[in-house]
Amino acid sequence: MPEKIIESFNVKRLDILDEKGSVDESLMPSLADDEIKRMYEVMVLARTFDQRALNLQREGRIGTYAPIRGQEASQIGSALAMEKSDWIFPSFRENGVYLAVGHPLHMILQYWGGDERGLAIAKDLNIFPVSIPVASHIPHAVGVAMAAKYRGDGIAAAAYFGDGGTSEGDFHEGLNFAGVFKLPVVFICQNNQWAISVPREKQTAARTIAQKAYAYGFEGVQVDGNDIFAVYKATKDALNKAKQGNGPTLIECFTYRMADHTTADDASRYRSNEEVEAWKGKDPILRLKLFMEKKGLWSEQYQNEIETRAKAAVDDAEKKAESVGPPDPRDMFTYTYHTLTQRQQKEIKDF
Ligand SMILES: Cc1ncc(C[n+]2csc(CCOP(=O)(O)OP(=O)(O)O)c2C)c(N)n1
Ligand SMILES: [Mg+2]
Repeated sequence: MPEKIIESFNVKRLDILDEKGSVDESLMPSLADDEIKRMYEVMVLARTFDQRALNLQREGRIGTYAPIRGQEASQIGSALAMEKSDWIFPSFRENGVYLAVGHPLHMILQYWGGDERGLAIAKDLNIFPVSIPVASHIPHAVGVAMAAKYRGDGIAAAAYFGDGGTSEGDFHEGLNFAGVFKLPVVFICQNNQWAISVPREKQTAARTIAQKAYAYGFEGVQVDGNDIFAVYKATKDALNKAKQGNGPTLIECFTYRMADHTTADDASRYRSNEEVEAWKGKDPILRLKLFMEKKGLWSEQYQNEIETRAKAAVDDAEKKAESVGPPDPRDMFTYTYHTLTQRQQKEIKDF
């Protein structure tokens, strides 16, 4: 008997907006001018916030910070594609996602200042606190998708994670379960080419992250993660598919971490300047600006206005975050023990 091919797959790659600001009209999602401007304004706000957070960390006013520079389109394009009723499960680098869904800016700073109250789920927002243990929130998103399917809520869940996260057991368990039960969940991998100092080729021998979905029986797609239109379209399509009962999708946003892993890292010790320079030309904000300029949606005056607004919002967040005051140290008992021993009860009283 000759050998037969019993399964094969193709991985699609989606590109819409190129580095010169031109789009492929046949793939362009339907977006009003105001929606395009909003994408741009949120990305500008994210970059302003990111730089301020780095400055505050250097001044010792917040703790270790994980910057998002270069990944704005991946985060904001996908977050803006979601409905308010969808549930989002971010990991530690999703400041842009928090910002896009309207989590109060000062609370994001408060969190990076070491105060976990900054991640309390804000009123009317369906975004979970960040997951620091890599990929451990993926099964949580899958669980919410399972509940949504049972209840017929018509919502979807979305989990964000990095290329490094795809080597964790939680990633595989989550995707497997979601595939078996055809759950309404979207897996958004920001493949920023590095997991701290581990490059993509040491992370996986697979040519793409997207193809991992096929092992679990559903579609994976790679998108240009610096192209906000491609990210937005892929996320919208995946959410619609999920809500129509057609199961999960894995979206690989092919992007780059322009900054250090965190403020506790020095990326120049393990990656070349040439590599970083090559990615500078692919900047997600610059290319949307070029597109808007061609469409007559951008001017110097508009840029000045939105930069001034972004700066004012971040100034305000900084002031608010610093005026909240520290949490009650007694909280550590509340959240650590179910039942307090007599000695602990005395310790609390004597605090
Ligand atoms: C379970 C677990 N193992 C190790 C770590 C330490 N750690 C923090 S970030 C990170 C790399 C994550 O890389 P990636 O998933 O690509 O996300 P990125 O930082 O690039 O956004 C590691 C190993 C952790 N937080 N959790
Ligand atoms: Mg990474």
